[in-house]
Amino acid sequence: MTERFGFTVNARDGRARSGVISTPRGDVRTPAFMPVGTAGTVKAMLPESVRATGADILLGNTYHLMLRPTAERIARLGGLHRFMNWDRPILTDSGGFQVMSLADLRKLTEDGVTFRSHVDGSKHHLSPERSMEIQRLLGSDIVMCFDECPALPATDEAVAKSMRLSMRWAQRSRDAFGDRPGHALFGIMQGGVNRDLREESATALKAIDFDGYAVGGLAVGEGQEAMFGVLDYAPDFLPEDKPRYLMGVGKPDDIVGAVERGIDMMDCVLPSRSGRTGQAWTPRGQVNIKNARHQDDPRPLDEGCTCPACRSYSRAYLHHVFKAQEIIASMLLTWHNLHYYQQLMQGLRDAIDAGQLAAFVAEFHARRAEGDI
Ligand code: PRF
Ligand code: ZN
Repeated sequence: MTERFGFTVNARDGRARSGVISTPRGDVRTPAFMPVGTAGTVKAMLPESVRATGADILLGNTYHLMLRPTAERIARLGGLHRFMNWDRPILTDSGGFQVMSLADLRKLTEDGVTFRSHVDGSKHHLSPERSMEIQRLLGSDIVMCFDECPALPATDEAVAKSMRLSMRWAQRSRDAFGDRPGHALFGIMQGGVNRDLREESATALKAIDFDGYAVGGLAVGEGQEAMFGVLDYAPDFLPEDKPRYLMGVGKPDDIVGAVERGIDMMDCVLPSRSGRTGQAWTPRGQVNIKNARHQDDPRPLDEGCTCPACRSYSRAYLHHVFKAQEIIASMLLTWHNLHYYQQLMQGLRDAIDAGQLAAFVAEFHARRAEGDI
């Protein structure tokens, strides 16, 4: 076990890379998918079950935890790892993105953002300095810069203004983070779908120097084609020897396309959230377990899957417990979805290591094209 944060690329295939992020709390195999544990839990899953799906790292949220139960309380209780019973690496998002999508009465200034809690209406302030303090109190292993992410479509002028503010906040985040051996600070590239703004943002971040770099500001309404358009050039603006993290992505085909374009880390609520709404992801695409066609079906969700939901339960049972609003429906579907996502990541890593990524991707698309049976 290393005492320092590090990143090693082990293999390349086209623009894709496989490697390892090493931290004092354990290694993260890349390309990595990070399940989302917003409020100190991956909903419907015990931490040991999340680990059993193959996850090396979780994502936590500054915004939710600062409001409830507060970062200070978590620090008094020994930090987020002990509090939620997950001793492996945790990456925390910095709060700004969640404030913009969840909080009430938001007011943005050069200093930061003032808002009212979506939980109880109480007033709060987040700035680069306060976000770094909260993420330190939580004990986060990978800390994200405080940034602003404009919704798309937006004018180039609005995107440029927002990106430059995020770059000033990136410098303030770096200054406030200080020197914390074993902990990493990631910068976040913004710039919408504008190539010049993406390059300007990357240049600003590289001058500050971070342990890793996120591509922010995507999957915010621009569509997959426009997102891949940006990923065709944006990762190449970032240092080769540092991890690249695409924030808030995505569907399985988004993940495959991002990895092909040089992305090393991703997170998304999709596998966990859609498990709770009756959507399952399989190699043959999406299955809606609510559909009446499953009610007499003795087969598992996915014949080839080794997760507990597929090993021991039928589609008919999953349909029934979902319709009856039984808690086990969320548990089993979330487990299956997280297992499928981690299997996909393992397949991508193995394919990159073997120099077989193109064949893997062709097979991935061919299976999906067949559809559910
Ligand atoms: N910034 C931060 N968190 C994020 C995003 C961002 O741009 C996104 C965009 N997809 C998701 N989560 N800080
Ligand atoms: Zn399964």
